[in-house]
Formats: sequence, structure tokens, C-alpha cells
Amino acid sequence: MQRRDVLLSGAMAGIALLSERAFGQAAGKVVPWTDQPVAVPPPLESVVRGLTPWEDLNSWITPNEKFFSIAHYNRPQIDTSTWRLDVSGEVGKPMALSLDQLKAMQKHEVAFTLECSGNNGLPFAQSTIGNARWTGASLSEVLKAAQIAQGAVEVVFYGTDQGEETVRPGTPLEYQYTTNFARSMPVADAMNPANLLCYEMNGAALPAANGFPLRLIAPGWYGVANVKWLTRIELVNQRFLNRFMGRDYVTIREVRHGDTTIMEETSVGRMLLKSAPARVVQFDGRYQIEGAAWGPTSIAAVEVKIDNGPWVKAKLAESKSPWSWRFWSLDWQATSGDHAITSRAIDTGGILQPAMVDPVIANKKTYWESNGQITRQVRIA
Ligand SMILES: Nc1nc2c(c(=O)[nH]1)N[C@H]1C(S)=C(S)[C@@H](COP(=O)(O)O)O[C@H]1N2
Ligand SMILES: [Mo]
Repeated sequence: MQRRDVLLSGAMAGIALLSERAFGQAAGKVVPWTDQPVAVPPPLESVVRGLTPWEDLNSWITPNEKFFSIAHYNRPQIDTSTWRLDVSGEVGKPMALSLDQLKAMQKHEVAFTLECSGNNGLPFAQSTIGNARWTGASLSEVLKAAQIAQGAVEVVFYGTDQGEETVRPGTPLEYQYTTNFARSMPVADAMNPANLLCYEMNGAALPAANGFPLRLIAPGWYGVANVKWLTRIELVNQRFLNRFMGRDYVTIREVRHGDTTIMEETSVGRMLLKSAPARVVQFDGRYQIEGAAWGPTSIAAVEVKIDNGPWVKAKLAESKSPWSWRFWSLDWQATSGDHAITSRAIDTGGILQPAMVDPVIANKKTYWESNGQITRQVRIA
């Protein structure tokens, strides 16, 4: 070998080493962000649990014990000996399936990054996201077996959990009722072959917090659509509207239409293109910025801005699942002092994750679907 080749291969080996420790590898020291999220406020402590700081993200799969959980009503404990999944309504063949019957069907697996649509919309919600391998029966196979009737428009998924709702509060027409958590989907969306009736998460039985014994996994949809503690699937011949479809989980946005401004109100549904700087890691004298990018389409690139510098392309890790986040990293010759780090994702269709000042984010009046570019603060010694 020529001396130059030796030098070159040495340099290549160095590069290979760097790329191998792309995310969360040993030998690095995490420099915590100085802008930490606030604690979950006491009234929401039972609703939002298990938030893992972004700094602790060190594996592509989020282990079950580090996975967040959200429960708007109670957190039911379900006895599988009496539990059944009812499939009813606009079907030719109503069914009541036991867990064993569902497990006897063909087993499917999908890796999917589940994000709450409130992520980054509230000061405490900064890591209501996780990536897991979900296993279960195919929803479309179950629906086909139930023989969907002609008139069916939507599929409604009911959880076992229940809570109190009040409409027109404080008026003479106030009405209070007890109801189950539920979400619906058009029949065509429900028939997506990626959707699972899921009973396993990362190879273990679905944890109680994440929906034991059965939940819907709807890849590409925000967390709220992934109904946990499933008890009933009902096909209906009209649009279904409850709190989680039509009151809460509604995005209100001011939109210009020529000379007028209208308030656009839409139900939270599919995920949006997004990225986040996860952490800064120090290796010897060198720094690396690490993060994740995800969305309903394929990620083409992630760019990072440090302070008011130019957008620089980050190195993207391989895509391991079309429904999961992709990790990225960027070498950083950091100088001591305070720095602001922003990332933005770009998909293969050329769509850019919006800036916070972009009207689509700036004119949004509710906290759902906050996919604007995230800026984190860090202090380098
Ligand atoms: N039955 C039921 N399913 C539910 C919810 C709920 O409160 N009850 N919360 C939803 C919301 S808002 C989110 S973000 C996800 C969170 O899934 P996880 O708790 O497994 O993280 O569950 C969804 N499924
Ligand atoms: Mo959510």
C-alpha cells in the first residue's frame, strides 16, 4: 500500500467509527438542554404518564418501560377470561372474539412511531412519542370476516375506559352523561392493511398502560386514533362525532381566503412531518447533535441550524420502517457559551417542516398538531 492509501484508509476507518456511534453509543457524555419542559401539572398526572426526556433517547426502539402513556378517562384493568372484542353494527356477521381467537389468526408486525398530537403543544408535552414493534391480527381481515354492509360509512373503535362528559355546560340545556373513549375512521382508512388489532408490544404482552389486552395500531395516524383497551368495533352508517373526534382534538386555525379570514376547524387525524433535536453528546473534544425525524411520508433530509447560522444537512441513519422515526446526527465544532439548535425535516415530496412563524403554525389557535420546527437551548462549557 502507498503511504497515501494508508492515510486514506485510516481516515475512512475514522469516518466509519463516527458513523457507527451515530446514535446514543457509549463513550459519549450527554450535555442536557437548558430549556427543560415543565413537570406535568397535578390535574393531568393520571392522564399523562411516563415521559422520557429526549436526552435519554438512546435506542431506536423505545423500551416498554420508557414508553409514555395517555389515558383521558380511567385506566382499566381487564380480565381476559371474560373480555371479548365485539364487532357489530353494519355487518353481515357480527362477532365476539376472545383474545385466543385473535391470537389464532395470522400474526402481523409493524414498527411504528406513535406520537400524541399534543406533543410540543403544551409546556410539559415534549416527549409524548415513542417507537415500538407492534404485533397482532390484521384489522382488515377481521372486518372482512364480519362482512361489511353496503351502508357502512365509518368504523368506530370503543375503549373499555369511561368518563363523564358535559355538553352546553352552565346553560339550561346542560346535559351530562357517561361514555366510553372512542374514535372513528372512514371504512377505506380502516381497511389499510397496515392497521393491527395489537396484543404485543416489543415482543411482550401489551402493557396495561398501553391498552392491555388489545389496542388499535393505525400507522400514520396520531396517537389518539390508536384506541387502547378495545372492547367494541362498530360499523356505522353516519359520521361519528364525539369529544375525541369533534370537540377536543380539533385544530382551529385562522386561514385567509382572499379578503376574508375564516376559522378552519378540523379533526386531528393523520400525523404530520416533524423532527426534533434529541440531545447533544460530547465525545472527547468533539460534539455531536442527535435527533429524530418522522411523518406520514418518507424523510428525504434533515437540516440543522445552530444559532443564526446556515441550514446544514445532517447525516440520516437508515430507514428501518416506513412508519417509524429516522435518527439523524451532525458533528458540531461547538464553542463555549449558550447555543440554540433547530432542526427541520424535508420529505421526499419536497415538503418542509414548517417554521414557528409559518402561518400554518403561527395562525393555529389550539395546541394540537404542533409540528413546527423545534429549537432547543444548550450551554457548552
Ligand atoms: N381507550 C383509550 N385509548 C387511547 C387513549 C385513551 O385515553 N383511551 N388516549 C389516546 C391518545 S390521546 C394517545 S396519544 C395514545 C397514547 O398511546 P400510549 O398510551 O400507548 O402511549 O393513546 C390513545 N388511545
Ligand atoms: Mo394524544
